[in-house]
Amino acid sequence: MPSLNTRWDIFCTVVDNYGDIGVTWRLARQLVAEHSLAVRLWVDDLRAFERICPEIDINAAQQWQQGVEVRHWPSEWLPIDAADVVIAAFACQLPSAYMDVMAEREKPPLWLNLDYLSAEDWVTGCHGLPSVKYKSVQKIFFFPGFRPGTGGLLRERGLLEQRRKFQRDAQAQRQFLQGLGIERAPDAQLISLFAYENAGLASWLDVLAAGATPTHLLVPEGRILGDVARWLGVESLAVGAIDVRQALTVQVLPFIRQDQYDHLLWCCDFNAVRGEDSFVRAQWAGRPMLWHIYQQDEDIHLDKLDAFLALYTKGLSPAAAHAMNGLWQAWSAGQPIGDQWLSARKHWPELQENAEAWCLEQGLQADLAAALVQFYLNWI
Ligand code: TRH
Repeated sequence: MPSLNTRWDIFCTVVDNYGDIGVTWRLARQLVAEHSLAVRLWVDDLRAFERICPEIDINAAQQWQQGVEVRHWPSEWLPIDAADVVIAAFACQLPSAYMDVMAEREKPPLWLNLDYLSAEDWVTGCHGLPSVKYKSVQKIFFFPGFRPGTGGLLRERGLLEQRRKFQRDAQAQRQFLQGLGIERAPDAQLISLFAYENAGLASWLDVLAAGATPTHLLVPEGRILGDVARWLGVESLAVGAIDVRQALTVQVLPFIRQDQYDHLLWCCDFNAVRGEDSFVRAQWAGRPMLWHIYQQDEDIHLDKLDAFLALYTKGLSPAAAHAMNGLWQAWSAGQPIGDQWLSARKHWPELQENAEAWCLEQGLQADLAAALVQFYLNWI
């Protein structure tokens, strides 16, 4: 890829949780590190940012982090030059004064709407299509995705090699886990649990507690903790809490930085993830996983769930695919998943193989940052 002497602006409004900032921060860093671009990341909520990147100064209007110029998106917009490429993440509305400046440029910028991730097949047809126009500036849809013909997934250069090396290195994993205060028993299966509130959790924990194999469940602090506490019969759970019920050890982890979270996923035998970014990172971990999809109005998320499952389970035997479907659908509907978990466990080697094969297949596609840069090169 040639080095481009261009400036990129990425705009992020934090709607809720951490996915919006998680995706844009990852993208901004990658554009700087791998494509030597000058990137400004405009974020309206630096507190959410601080959770995944503790170096963030929440009071700074402007700061540099890992080569990215981070700007607090002010409520009162100040006059500023428009960049060569402008990315509005997840259809966020740009400041009107900035759009005017975009339109006043001699050569209008490439203006992209970086959309939400979906495995649905219509995405391929919409990727790269024109969206709205502001004066002379045309906005274009840019869709991440799993299928050829989409913008692909965020994946840093060398990520999969790094992940495999780490997974082969028992000592490195032990050290990493110990750094988080995790002492894994040699025969215990390690599971990470990052999810929204879920009424189906108790049935899963019942089954894990009664299981023949010990389970060490790692729960980063967040929305599911209330359900975990209820099941344990405790009032609340603080970071660092460890509770044992029969074969199940539950441990509450602090919210850790993004790259540490990756390593945590790589250590675990099974990862429950949610939203968009952790969902993709669990796929790069190459281990069986469970997705708590972000709920949307009129249940449109259910189509997304079906579309992803159809792709992800296509290489499985009908019985294993049925088990995965049952588990994922029940989890996203907040229904009990104890029986579905036991069914999935019967196909474990197949699910492990499938997770790695899926990761390999997805790893063959251009990553999202490279696809964006290529899109720009084609556009000019
Ligand atoms: O937090 P999420 O649920 O985020 C989103 C938002 O709700 C968003 O509005 C919605 O559009 C989207 O989901 C679908 O889940 P997600 O996307 O997985 O983002 C979590 C981020 O937090 C991700 O970048 C990983 C990171 N993370 C850490 O850095 N450390 C941690 O300890 C954990 C658990 C996560």
